[in-house]
Amino acid sequence: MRTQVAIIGAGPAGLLLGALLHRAGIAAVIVEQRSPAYVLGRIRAGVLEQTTVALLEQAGVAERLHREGLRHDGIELAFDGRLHRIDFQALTGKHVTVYGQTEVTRDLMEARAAAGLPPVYEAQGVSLHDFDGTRPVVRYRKNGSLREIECDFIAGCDGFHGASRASVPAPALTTHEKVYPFGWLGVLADAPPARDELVYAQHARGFALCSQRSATRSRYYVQCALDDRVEQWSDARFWDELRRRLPEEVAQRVTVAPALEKSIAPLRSFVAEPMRFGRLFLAGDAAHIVPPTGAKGLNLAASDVGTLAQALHEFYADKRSAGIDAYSQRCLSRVWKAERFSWWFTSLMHRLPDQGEFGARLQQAELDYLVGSRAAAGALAENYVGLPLPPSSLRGDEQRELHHDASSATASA
Ligand code: RFL
Ligand code: PHB
Repeated sequence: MRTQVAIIGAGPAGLLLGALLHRAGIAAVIVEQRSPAYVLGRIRAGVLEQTTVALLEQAGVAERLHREGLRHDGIELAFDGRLHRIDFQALTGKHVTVYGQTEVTRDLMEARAAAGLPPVYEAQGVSLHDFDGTRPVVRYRKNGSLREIECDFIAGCDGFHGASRASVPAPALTTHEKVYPFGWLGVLADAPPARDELVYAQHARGFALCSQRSATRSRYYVQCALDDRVEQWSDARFWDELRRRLPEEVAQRVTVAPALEKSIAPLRSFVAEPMRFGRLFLAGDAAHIVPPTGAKGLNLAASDVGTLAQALHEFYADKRSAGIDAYSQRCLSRVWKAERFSWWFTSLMHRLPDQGEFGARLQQAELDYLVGSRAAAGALAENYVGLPLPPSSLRGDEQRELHHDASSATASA
């Protein structure tokens, strides 16, 4: 089989890239190792930046999102038994949209099926070849037979544990990683949310988050030990612990209901640089991970593939490779800012095992400062609603700078 772009992974990054390329008239084949039900069964992100919504609009998949998504103009921070609102609208003029990753994925899957281009699901042993030349190849097994896709480019959208990043020769890749000494235990329940907006709670017993999916479905998280297992957390224990970490006025309004889903996620910060190797591009969790505290993972995945789709469009429509050459640098400038924000917000809100009394007092002082200073609250708000996307077309002087960077990198290598 021959196509223009082979996309590895049918998570939100791969599916959104497929939709954006389809709109731009670029042919793509998506190869996914799991089944559609498995992909939809993962309960993950819930908060979309306006730039992510704009990309979903551009991809033609935002109709249900506009109908069912919840506009949130702020969040609440809870500490010392009290609630403090961060007003995004007043501080930045922007908002976020609460709409589950599961729903984004479902909308993208349906659009791809309606276009007659369903991903190849349950592809086994996916491998990437020859992306250092002009004719990359992707191989996989399906129903016992070996299949091959010849393409112009490969987009590695296969998440943190995927094959794409692992195919890059080790010397070509630099990775940066921080693993946090705690996890998040999440529960999904059919119960009205305790508050209208999300509540991020700092507490001596550990962090807690009240999130939601709709007026009747809540998503809650509590910080837990890294070696905790889900079986140790009965529903009763979870609801009890959650309420103990929330201010009284919120705890009273938590509706207890059976957990529809309960899972533990470790927290990690990770960046692989660069994000392009010849004709292979990494995008989303394949290239970087953030702890979920800042709600940035899915949004970064979306901005990566927005940048990539634009670069590929310029390549095919205008025969310009400047976008492709600048892809990694453009994405990484936004990625590192989101890494910084997610690390900062995580460090501020969680109980850190080795923080001691001094660390706890510093957290307290920073939270006080945050809710008492418009400048500090503004910095939180502008990062939470999402920093601007990198410019889609480089000006001449920026191109010269990039060229200069590239030549100095070669010279020093
Ligand atoms: P995904 O979603 O992991 O999808 C990758 C896909 O690739 C497939 N795959 C392969 N396919 C072929 N061959 C292989 N060798 C393959 N290996 C893997 C996988 O089966 C999968 O289908 O990555 P993608 O598309 O980059 O999307 C990233 C997001 O899923 C992730 O960043 C977010 O979920 C992170 N995240 C959040 N992000 C936000 O923006 N806002 C949030 O509120 C938010 N909350 C969260 C989160 C992540 C969480 N967890 C569980 C880590 C809350 C949690 C608890
Ligand atoms: C979620 O609803 O799953 C969610 C919301 C905000 C976060 C993380 C997760 O920061």
